[in-house]
Amino acid sequence: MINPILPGFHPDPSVVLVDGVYYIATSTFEYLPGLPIFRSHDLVTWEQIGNVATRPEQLGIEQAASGMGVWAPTLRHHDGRFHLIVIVTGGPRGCVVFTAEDPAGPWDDGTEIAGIEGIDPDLAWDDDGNAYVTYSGFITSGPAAGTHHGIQQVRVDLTAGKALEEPRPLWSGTGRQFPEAPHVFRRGEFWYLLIAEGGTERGHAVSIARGPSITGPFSGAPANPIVTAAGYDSPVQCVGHADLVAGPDGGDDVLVLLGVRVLGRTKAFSPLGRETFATTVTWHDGWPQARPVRVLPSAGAVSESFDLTSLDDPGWLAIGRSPESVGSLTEAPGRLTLHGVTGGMRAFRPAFIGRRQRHLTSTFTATVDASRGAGGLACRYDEHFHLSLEARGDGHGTTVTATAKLADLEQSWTTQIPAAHLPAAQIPAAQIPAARPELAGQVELRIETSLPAPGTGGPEGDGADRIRLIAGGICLAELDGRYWSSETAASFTGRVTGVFASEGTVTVSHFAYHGQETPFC
Ligand code: 6LW
Repeated sequence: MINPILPGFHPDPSVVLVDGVYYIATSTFEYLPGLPIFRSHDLVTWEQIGNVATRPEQLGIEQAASGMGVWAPTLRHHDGRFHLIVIVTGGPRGCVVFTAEDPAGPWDDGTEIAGIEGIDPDLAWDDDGNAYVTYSGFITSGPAAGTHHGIQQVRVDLTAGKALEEPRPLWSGTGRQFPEAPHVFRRGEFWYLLIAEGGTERGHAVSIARGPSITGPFSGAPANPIVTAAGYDSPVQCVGHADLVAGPDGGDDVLVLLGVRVLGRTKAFSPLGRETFATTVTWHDGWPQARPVRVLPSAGAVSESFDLTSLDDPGWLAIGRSPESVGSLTEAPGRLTLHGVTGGMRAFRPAFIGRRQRHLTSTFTATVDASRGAGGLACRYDEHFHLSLEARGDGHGTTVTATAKLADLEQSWTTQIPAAHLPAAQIPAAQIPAARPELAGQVELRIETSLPAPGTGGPEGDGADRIRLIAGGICLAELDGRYWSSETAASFTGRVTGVFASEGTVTVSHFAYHGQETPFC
């Protein structure tokens, strides 16, 4: 099995099997569009077919802080419709159920379900068709923020959008911290309650209980947790937050779950954040036994080139706004036009459109024209942790500033690139202007990540990838990627790299991603 099955920032997976086809939804936090839907016929090859939240009003996350917003959906199919339930944190909507006939979309505007206070909702139906929401009673806002009330459940009216009873406490794990991510399902004579516990960091684990009905009472398995990497010398850590599905061709059942790929001997840093993995389970005496989660990335390279005549590809992301409202495709045909937001990548809602870094060895390339403004290419964790290459036309060439921002620390390197250095190959011959200064402001920018050859990292490089910031072929900075990892940024997301504008108008004529897996441990 190839693992991760969804590389790059894709935490909190929920999976459903409908007519022999698998679909997964994952969390997107402050990014839009929200809630990507992936499709597979074999659990190996996955394709993103759309997003649930393509209209910002569906989520209301304009003001959601980084790391808040869309947390942990559950994707199910019932009565001929796909249902996705999610609790949107840091926004007005709370618990929302979206439905669609086709998981590629369009999805409806969603029905809010009143009376549910927590995170990680699951949606399940009993044999009589009654709907139940099971969730983690973790409070994220208001005076009780930060308090935990275990796994809870309510019967709901999905049409009226309300809970029909007071929350009922259910089995909440083995005593590890943060019982969350519940999923309820029936198998044979039992109803099962699958949960995560131990927290989404190194203590993360998956535990299970079973009982006679959807409401329980549930009692825990004799050998919980059924999955954890805590304390194991494994290159995938933090495994947890699982959902269960039947395997292809009548094979073993499969757990999809989140995990992080950690680098180096200390295995302390994961550049890409929480990704989606899978592992198989076998059943003994009515209890599942899971095989350890392994890292087995797909071999080979991926090269993607975007001509920027459309933003139809569902993998584009913007922050708190839709990519279409951040970038214009009509102002300069064939190019993406961005209007600067003061502060650039430090802004709460920067003018930024990007894509997930999915491979540990990667190159993002953008050709920008900053003759009428300032902007360029950036790798973002959030407004406090990012790297950027900001270009600005100066009449004779392009001034490029590379900036590394790491919480309150910031360092910049600036260089001037003469217009003549622009690789001629990027400009169709007919468009090469006679006077070189007219090229001022145009430059190819690149952010490369790579892993040191095994055994060459040394103690100071242990666990690091290297990040190179390159403008017009000149490397302005080479940085230790540990500072832009999910552990250092204390982030629920991962690296998203893309184009931005901080002043005036910046156009982008080309954007490319190249990714390749390298052996690591
Ligand atoms: C998710 C929850 C979690 O809702 O992280 O720490 C949240 N645990 O299960 C965001 O991914």
